[in-house]
Amino acid sequence: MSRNPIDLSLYLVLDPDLCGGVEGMVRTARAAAENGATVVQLRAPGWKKKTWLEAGRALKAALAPFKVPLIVNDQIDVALAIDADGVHIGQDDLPVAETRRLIGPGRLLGVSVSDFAELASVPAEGVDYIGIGPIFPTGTKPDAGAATGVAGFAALAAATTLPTVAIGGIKPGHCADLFAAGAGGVAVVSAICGQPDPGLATAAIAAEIARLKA
Ligand code: TZP
Ligand code: MG
Repeated sequence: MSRNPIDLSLYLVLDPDLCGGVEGMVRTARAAAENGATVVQLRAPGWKKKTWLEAGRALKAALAPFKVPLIVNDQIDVALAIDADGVHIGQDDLPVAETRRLIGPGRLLGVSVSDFAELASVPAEGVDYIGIGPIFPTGTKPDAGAATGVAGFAALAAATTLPTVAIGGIKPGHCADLFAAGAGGVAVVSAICGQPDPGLATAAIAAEIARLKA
C-alpha cells in the first residue's frame, strides 16, 4: 500500500500549554485548518494516555472536513487507536524500522533530526519526511539543542533526498529563506498556538507561503 503524498508546507505542531488544554488545541487546529495549515501534529510531552486519546479523537474529527492529516508525536498506540494519518518520532523514540512495522505501510512517518549524525542514522526506507531543527532558538522546547541557522538547515536538507520540514523559532518572515534553502515546509508552534487569533496567524504564514510558491 502506498501512502498519500503529504503537503508539508504549513505544518502546525500543537502545544497543550500554549493552546489551553484539549479544547484549546481543537479550537486552534480547526482555525489553522480553515486558514491554510496543511498538516497538524498532536504533541503533548507528559500527558497521560487517556488525554492523548481524548485529544486525538477530537482532533481527528475536527480536521476530517478539511482533509488535513493528523500526525501523532511518539505515541504509536494512540496513533493506531484513533486511526491517525501518521506518526512523528524523535531520536529517543522507537527506531524507524520498528515504528514502520507497527504502524503499517499506509501511515505517514516523520523523523526529527538536528545534525548530520542523526540524519545519517535515518534509514532510506520507510520514512516520508525529515523534520530538521531547531533552526532558530526556541522557548517552546527547552531541550531542543543548538540552533542550526538557515545555512545549517540548507546543508542538512541537501544531504537527504527526503522532503524536509524546518522547525524551531520560525516566524512568517523566515519562510522565504527556508523555502529557498530547500524546505518542503515550515513547522510552527508558538507562531500559531497561543496567538490572540490563531486563524489570522495561520493565514499570515499561509499567504507568505502562497506568495513564495507563486
Ligand atoms: N522541535 C524542535 S524545535 C520545537 C520542536 C517541537 C519547538 C518549536 O516551537 P516554536 O514555538 O515554533 O519555536
Ligand atoms: Mg519524541
